[in-house]
Amino acid sequence: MIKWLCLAVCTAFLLSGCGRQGEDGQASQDSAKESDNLIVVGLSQVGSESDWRLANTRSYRETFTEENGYYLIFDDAQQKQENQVKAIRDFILQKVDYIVLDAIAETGWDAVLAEAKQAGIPVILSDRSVRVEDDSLYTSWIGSDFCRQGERAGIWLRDYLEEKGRAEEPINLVTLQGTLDSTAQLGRTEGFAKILEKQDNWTMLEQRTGEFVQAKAREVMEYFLETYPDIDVVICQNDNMAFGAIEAMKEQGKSYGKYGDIIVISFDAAEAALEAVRKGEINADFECCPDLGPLVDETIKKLEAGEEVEKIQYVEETYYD
Ligand code: GYE
Repeated sequence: MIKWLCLAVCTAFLLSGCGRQGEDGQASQDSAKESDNLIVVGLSQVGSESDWRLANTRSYRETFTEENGYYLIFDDAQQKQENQVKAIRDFILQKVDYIVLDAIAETGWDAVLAEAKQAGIPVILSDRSVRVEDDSLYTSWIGSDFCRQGERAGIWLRDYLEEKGRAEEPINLVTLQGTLDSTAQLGRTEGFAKILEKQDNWTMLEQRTGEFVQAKAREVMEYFLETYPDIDVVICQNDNMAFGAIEAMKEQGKSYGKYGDIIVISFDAAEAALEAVRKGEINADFECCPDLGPLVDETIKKLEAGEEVEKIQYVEETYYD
C-alpha cells in the first residue's frame, strides 16, 4: 500500500484515522449532519472487479470518516450503470452535499447529472471521467492520465525490443481491454495506439474486452492463443487480467514474461502484480494510483472554503519493470 500513496496527495490528509462511517444510506445522515456539522458525501462506486478497485474503495472509506468531518453514503453499483444512475437519484433525494461519481462508462450521464445540477449538488468525478455535452455538469475530475499510461507502455515496449535487437522484427500483439467505454480502457488504448501506429513492423492482431476481470480475461486469452499461434506481446489493461492471461498461458504450455516468449505488459501495479514483475512473469507494469480519497477530500475542503478547483486533476505515476 505504501507505494500507492499518490505523489500529489498532501500528507496532512493521510493522518486522518479510520473511524466509523456511514453505511449504504441506511442511517439518518440528516441527524448526523445536524449534530456534527458533517459534510454528507454520496459516493457511487463502480463495483469490486479488481484489486485496484478494492484499494480505491478502501481509500474512500478511510478518508470520508466522521473524524475527518464527513458522513459517507457509499453505493456499490456492481458494474451496472443503471445502478449508478439510481444511486445518484437517491443521493439527490437525500440532499447530500456532494456527489462523488466513479463512472463505469463515459457516456450516458447527461440527464442524471443535469438533475444533480438542478438540485445544486456539486458532482466530483473520481478515477474515471464522463463525456457530457455540458462540462458544467461536473465540478472536477480527479484521476489518472490514462492516455499517458498507454503511451508510456508503448514507449517502454519499443525501447525494450530495441534493447533486445528486435527493433526490425515483425511483432504480433493482442490486447485484453478493460470495460469498454470506461476512461481507463479508452485512454490506455488511445495512448498505446499513438506508439503502435508509428511502428510498421507491429501488428495488433486483436483487441477484446476482458472487462477488467481475471476469469473473463483468462477465457479471452485462451481464445487468443487458440486463434493466433504466434503472439509476441499481450497488453493487459489491468493486473487482474494479466493474472488471467498468465493462467491461460500456463495452461496451454506457453512461455511468457522476462524469461519466456510472450511479453506481458500490465497496468495498475498492485502489490501482487509487482511480485509477478519481480519474478519476471510480468515484464512491465504501469502504475495507476487508487488512493484518490485524500485528493477528493482536498477538493471538497477547497470548495467548502469557497476556493476555485482545477477542472482536471491528474495524479503523478510511474512504472515498474
Ligand atoms: O485499472 C482496473 C479497475 O478505473 C483505473 O478499473 C481504474 C481501473 C483499473 O477495475 O483495475
